[in-house]
Amino acid sequence: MTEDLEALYKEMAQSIIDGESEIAIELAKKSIELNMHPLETITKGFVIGVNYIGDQFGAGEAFLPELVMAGEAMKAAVAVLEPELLKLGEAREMMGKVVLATVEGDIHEIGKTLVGTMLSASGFEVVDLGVDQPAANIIGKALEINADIIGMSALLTTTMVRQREVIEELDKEGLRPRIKVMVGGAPITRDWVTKIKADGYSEDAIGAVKIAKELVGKADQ
Ligand code: B1M
Repeated sequence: MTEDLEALYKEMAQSIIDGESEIAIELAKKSIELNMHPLETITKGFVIGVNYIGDQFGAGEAFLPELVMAGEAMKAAVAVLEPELLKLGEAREMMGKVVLATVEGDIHEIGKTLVGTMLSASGFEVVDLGVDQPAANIIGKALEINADIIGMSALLTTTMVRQREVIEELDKEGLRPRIKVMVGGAPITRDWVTKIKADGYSEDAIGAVKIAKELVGKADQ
């Protein structure tokens, strides 16, 4: 990495740590002018900042207002980069339909939205229900649009159990394997995925696209 690029990534991270949405937006725009890869801008720049604040918060060294401001700045930067992320994909055959949501009780949306954008860029039709979504909404929408995949994000150890509830409900209704289930979010581990019998898991947005393709039998596209 050149020194200039490294300095720019550091500025990006710092704008999130400081909760400076305007600066984050300007830096995101600058990255577009410089033709930087939008996903790398997010993962090597902005995400470093939000993870830092998350760790500080976890250690009791940052407080809720700082977490909120960092979240807002992160959201603002990702929104600027979203059209660029979508441009990464090319027009191609429809890969499948995905209903995406953050589970009930959980309002973390940044990672889920990023996953949705990358899936859309890769040819999936994505219905993003947003955050805090009860099982009935998620399953109801999946049936309504005849979805191939339900994708659920959970960022809290207290809400990840909601992923299991949705899977159990799908099993009860005899809707699997017709509807595949993909899960993700910071606290999700492979052990958890095995335990709840989800069909797929990824720790990031690029991996989520790969798994979604596998789940619809189009891994080679
Ligand atoms: Co919250 N929060 N938060 N928070 N927050 C965490 C998750 C936490 C780990 C921070 C910490 O303590 N270190 C902690 C959870 C602890 C735990 O459960 N063990 C925590 C807490 C405690 C809380 C509150 C309870 C705080 C409080 O009120 N006292 C509260 C809960 C509110 C609620 O949901 N009911 C809360 C609130 C918030 C804000 C609203 C302030 C804000 C969110 C803003 C928003 O989304 N609009 C926020 C933020 C920003 C965070 C951290 C700092 C960053 C999350 C983020 O956006 N990361 C987070 C710490 C951390 O995770 N390091 C933290 C960037 C994003 C790109 O990554 O979401 O992981 P991520 O998504 C990745 C992958 O996980 C994966 O791909 C994405 C892209 O690479 N992925 C999937 C995600 N979903 C996927 C789905 C898939 C596949 C892959 O398939 C379907």
